[in-house]
Amino acid sequence: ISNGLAINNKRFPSNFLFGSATSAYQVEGAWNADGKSESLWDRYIHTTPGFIEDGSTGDVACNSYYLWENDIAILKEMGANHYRFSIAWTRILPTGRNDVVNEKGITYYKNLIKALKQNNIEPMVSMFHWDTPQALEDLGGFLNDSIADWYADYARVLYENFGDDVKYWFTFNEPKTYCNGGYGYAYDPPRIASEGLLEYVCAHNLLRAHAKAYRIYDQEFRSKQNGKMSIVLDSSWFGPATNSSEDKVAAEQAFHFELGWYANPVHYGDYPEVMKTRIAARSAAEGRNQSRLPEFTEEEKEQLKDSTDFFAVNTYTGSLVSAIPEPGITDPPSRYGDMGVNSFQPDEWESTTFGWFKYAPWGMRILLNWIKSTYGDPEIVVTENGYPDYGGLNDTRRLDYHRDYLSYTRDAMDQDGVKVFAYTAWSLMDNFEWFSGYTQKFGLYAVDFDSENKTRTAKQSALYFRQVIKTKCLVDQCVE
Ligand code: GBH
Repeated sequence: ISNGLAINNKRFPSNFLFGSATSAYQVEGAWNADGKSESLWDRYIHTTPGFIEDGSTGDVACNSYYLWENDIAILKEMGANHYRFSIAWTRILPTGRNDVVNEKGITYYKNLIKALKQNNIEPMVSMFHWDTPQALEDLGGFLNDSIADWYADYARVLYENFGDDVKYWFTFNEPKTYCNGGYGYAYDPPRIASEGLLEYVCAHNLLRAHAKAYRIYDQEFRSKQNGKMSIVLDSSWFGPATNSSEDKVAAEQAFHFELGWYANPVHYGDYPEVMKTRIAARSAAEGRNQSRLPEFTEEEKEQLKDSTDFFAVNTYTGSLVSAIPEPGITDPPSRYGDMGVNSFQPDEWESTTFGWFKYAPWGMRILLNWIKSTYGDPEIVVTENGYPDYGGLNDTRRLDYHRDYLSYTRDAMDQDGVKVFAYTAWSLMDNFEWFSGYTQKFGLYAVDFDSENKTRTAKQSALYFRQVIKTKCLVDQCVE
């Protein structure tokens, strides 16, 4: 492999789960069918010309709302142990509130879940993958405190309808991407640029929502349904740029600001100390009488503490981090200033079709070890990991990528004792890649978007992954 290290040839444990993932807006299409209401992505994309690179939308996408049986067929063909997909809130509750439950939406996911179970594919269900009902967005979305109650009501409807068959629930997918993207850097809808301020409010309300949904499950459903629940957090790995103790502290700080921002509250009931102290100090220096980082009430802290049953992480790339002099105070504030470190990807690292993404699989071990040591050695599922390109069936670099990430995952398991129990490739098939539209592909299967059946075809990476699932082994011959 690129950096000359050997691929781990130890077989994965027989109960290790290999699967693949998608999300509702990226694959379903049928954006207004059968009583589904508009999400903020529907609204934004339909009213903002030039927002998406190729001018496309998710209106049809892979058409999985109608072609879901084809998705099951390719999952089966690969021998996937699990399928991670998301439920569109707008299909279940068109007003966003629980006043009207849309039976057709319920039926769609019931059929999907039943068919997965019949084929021995474990459903892993995300309750939210960024597609907030527009009806709630009109009321402020995640800036409105009430979102926690609206979300809790939605969660209860999901447990009532699907909870008997779903053993793995995820409250949110990548809250950091949603809150940074939507309310910080403003890449994603609703594209409110408010770094260091509203992005913290978004995160705060989202965490409150997560805690409520978790407690409802705990108190009303867990004893009957016996599922497990987590929140999917995204993180790069962060390594010190040099061996200096300053850079080591800086890398630690980056982890706390990127992953700890969400992981600390759901494990320990509050934001990381370093976030609280730095943001409070900088807020005071800006002349504010309150920290820009909101505070949880004692009751919220109680609800948040230990509100996951395992750790779920999406990861794609990594960065080196170096210490810098304290950044000056700016108006408006910036997250970079709050974080107070410099993270970067060296030029010599292999680039990909995405600017933010360099090929750096070796850091998987750093990430997994950081989670283990910071959050009490939890069981971990890798909920997303995948490689972008511009398409084609001969996707050798994607094959390498999955193999290399799996290899470092296996190293972390057997050399460091990290308890990883599942790995999920992003994505099952090429799909609507947010503001890149259909230009960037992550699929193990190619999709012919011009064909009526959106024909799915296995790429090299899918054939390799199938072999891995079958043998639980990354090379030709494994040792036990
Ligand atoms: C995941 O997000 C999503 O869950 C999934 O829907 C998506 O299709 C997949 O990855 C592939 O993109 O500040 O310029 O460095 C990954 C999202 C994208 C979040 C890059 C952080 C940083 C952009 N990550 N983003 S930048």
